[in-house]
Amino acid sequence: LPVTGTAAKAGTAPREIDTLIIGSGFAGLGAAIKLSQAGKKNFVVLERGSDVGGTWRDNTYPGAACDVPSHLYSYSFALNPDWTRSFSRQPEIQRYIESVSRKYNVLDKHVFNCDVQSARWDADRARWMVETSQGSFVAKFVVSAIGALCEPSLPDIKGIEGFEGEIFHSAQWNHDYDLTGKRVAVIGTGASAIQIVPQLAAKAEQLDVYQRTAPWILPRADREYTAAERFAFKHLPGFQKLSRLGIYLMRETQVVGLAKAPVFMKPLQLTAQIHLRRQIKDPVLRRKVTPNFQIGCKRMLISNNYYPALAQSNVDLVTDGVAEVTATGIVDRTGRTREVDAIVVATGFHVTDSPTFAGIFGKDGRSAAEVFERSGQQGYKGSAIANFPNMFFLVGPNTGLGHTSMVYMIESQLNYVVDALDVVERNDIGTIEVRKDVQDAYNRDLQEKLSHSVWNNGGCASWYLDKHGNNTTLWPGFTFEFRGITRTFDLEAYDSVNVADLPA
Ligand code: N01
Repeated sequence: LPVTGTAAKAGTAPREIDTLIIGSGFAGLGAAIKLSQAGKKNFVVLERGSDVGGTWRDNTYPGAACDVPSHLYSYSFALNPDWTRSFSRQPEIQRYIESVSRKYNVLDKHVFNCDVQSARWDADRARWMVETSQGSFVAKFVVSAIGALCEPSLPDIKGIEGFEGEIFHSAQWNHDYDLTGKRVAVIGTGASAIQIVPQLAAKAEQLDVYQRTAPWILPRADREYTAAERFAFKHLPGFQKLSRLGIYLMRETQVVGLAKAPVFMKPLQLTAQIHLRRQIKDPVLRRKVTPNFQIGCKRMLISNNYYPALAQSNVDLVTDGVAEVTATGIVDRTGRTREVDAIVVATGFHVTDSPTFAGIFGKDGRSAAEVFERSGQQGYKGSAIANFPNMFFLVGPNTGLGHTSMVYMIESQLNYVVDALDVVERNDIGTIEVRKDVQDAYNRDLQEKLSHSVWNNGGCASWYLDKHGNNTTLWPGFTFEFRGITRTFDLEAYDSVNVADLPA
């Protein structure tokens, strides 16, 4: 069990800290480790859950697994020769994250079950004033590592609050409720749903899958590693690193199609079409699951058991929409009601409209939500946002990926943040804030690049785009290009004030 650090309790004096990290998923935990290794010991990690792991701790739905190969989906400084499969399942990833937190000895820096309610920049003190469920903190620097996929998005469907059966979101699975032999509905057909559906199809009496948009699905090259491979990963010098490099380079080639010239996505689309034809024989079902947009526009999914599950006699793919939820069932847009005992809401997350943004108040008193309301989420190198001095964002604007490991992007950002803190310390700097003109130029360039991508032009609506239609989530280049621009901190892109010049 994780050790819980000591928090400032409500009613006691705020705890003063150099750096406050919010969240302990891959990003926040990585930040804790890197700060610790850099000798910056005066930090604390506030985590609302009771353990490290973030999205991998929370998403425990049946079938939860990663769609990035295991050896790439790990920290470069904590390679894991013991992965048992080519694509890891949630329990193994969570065990890995927990083991890393123990190995690097950062658990005593954590305050668990600590919900951050607000963070407010106090210009007079040049400090962040942070209110939490476990008291107040005052910090010189805040590193927001809250993750993009952490706030479940619940569909706004008429009558849904009145449903009298069991209902839960995919990221908040109720393991106390046994779905065996029940009539179940799954709303959504995204990455989470396509992993859940085969599991439920095997145990539910009847499963209704509500599809709004058919996703593209590719074969999943998942298998257990052989004993020989596991031996090699563990004992052959360089074998694991070489495999990792091979996976990395193969994945990276997809960027050409996704971000630069979508015509190169055609072979992948053909592969997905062949996969569909092989797995679904019924022409009516085939038509229903054939996507109407270019592959890559939404996240590409991988599964070998989703289509066969849809073809089962106890599974019904509903493409007539959801008009209303009654106390006992779901009414589709044709007026037909399907009675169910339970509804699984696999409708994704608040990404560009996270409620957390409403609680972060920057230099001019406006919240991040207000700043983003007008211009959308814009940042600089995904790591800093004008109006929010001394705050770093991990997995910030335009750092997401549709094709490879987020851990690579996170580690790039960690280089940048730790280097920034070094520069600040060496130069006796009290505050830094990214210059608005630099941020604007950076975003103009990003949006120009994104305008050629399949995410913007592929004919779909996705969570990659915000309500203004801007793509504020994805990085449009090769990931090594991002590594390049985050290698060192560029103080010249920031307005800075020396400690000596801060208000007394
Ligand atoms: O969520 P999603 P997710 N009525 O937003 C539908 C990562 N991830 O939890 O496509 C009816 O992708 C919505 O329909 P449409 C990965 O980055 C990774 O599945 O918008 N339907 C869609 O089908 C992923 O992208 C892994 O028309 C509604 C679904 O719900 C991200 O998490 C596994 C609706 C939501 O899909 C999110 O995935 C899981 C409504 N009102 C997740 N609202 C792996 O590594 C939404 N939908 C394998």
